[in-house]
Amino acid sequence: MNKQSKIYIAGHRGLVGSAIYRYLLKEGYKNIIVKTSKELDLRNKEAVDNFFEREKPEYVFLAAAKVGGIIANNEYPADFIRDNLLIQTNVIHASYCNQVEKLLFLGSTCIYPKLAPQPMKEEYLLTGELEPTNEPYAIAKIAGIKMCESYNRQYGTKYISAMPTNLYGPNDNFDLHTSHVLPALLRKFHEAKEKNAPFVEMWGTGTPKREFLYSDDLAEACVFLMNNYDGNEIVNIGVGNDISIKDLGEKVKAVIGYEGDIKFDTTKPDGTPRKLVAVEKINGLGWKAATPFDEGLKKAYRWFLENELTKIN
Ligand code: GFB
Repeated sequence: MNKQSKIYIAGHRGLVGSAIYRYLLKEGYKNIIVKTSKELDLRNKEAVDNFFEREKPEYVFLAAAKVGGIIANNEYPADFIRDNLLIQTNVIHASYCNQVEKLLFLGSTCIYPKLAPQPMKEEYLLTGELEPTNEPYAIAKIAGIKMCESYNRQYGTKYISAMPTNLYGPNDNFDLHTSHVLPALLRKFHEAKEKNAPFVEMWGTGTPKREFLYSDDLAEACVFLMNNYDGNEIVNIGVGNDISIKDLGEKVKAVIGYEGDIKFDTTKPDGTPRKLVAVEKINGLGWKAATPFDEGLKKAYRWFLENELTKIN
């Protein structure tokens, strides 16, 4: 990409897309197109085709997706598989029909088998059974990866796929029912402190481990791959270390300054026991995550205080 290239970010209001948008603007990219989901419903093939024919973007970041935490995935499996299959099929095919120079597809580490050896290398894809709570979402994402690979093979396109680990940062979803663990805990501990509540309830047993990547780091990695990677194989994006959910709770509690207890609701699912990604490939290409977790957590809490509280209250 050069600074005048015409770049379309699909999903620019979400956690990932908004981070890519901020990063590209900061780096001086001048010709970026974005559309809200109201302006362009990416599940609608005709609307997507018309948009691509009109705009003719040269580069596409496919960050639009239906995403959510463990309960959302479990309760709305039909929405997760349908919306994601439609969005990615429409955008990838329209990119091909309109000669897009390069596309970056964003997957997720839940594409790997539930009990994959740790850390999970890119070649573990499709070597075992998926985690049941998010299988429909994972199948849609695997279809997206295979679609990119197939278009490259059959049509000679340049579509690359990045697999970020669990993410957090500005524009996260703080809805307690549908969000991921980190934004949920920021909100729960904040509200418990405000109300002087005796305890905060966390889901599951607290023993699963997760790896957390700050969304600004992911954005930098995506632009790095767009500019430096042409391979057909997927690339993991992570930090290379993880933390138990119980320890995450303790860290969030400390950052917020809450003094009550933590209780675990073991009727809620744990999900995958562990999903730490192997980062040798992206590190070898020349990119490493920069934001230490403690710093990212403080930034995410600050963002929550400055931007989200007014919406919630
Ligand atoms: O982030 P999370 O919802 O999704 O949950 P996954 C991670 C872990 O945190 C699980 C526990 O073991 C949860 O039981 N947890 C504890 C909580 N308290 C809470 C809470 O208040 N809210 C939430 N949400 N979790 C999703 C997948 O998996 O992660 C997606 O369903 C995707 O497909 C995404 O891969 C990154 O990490 O388990």
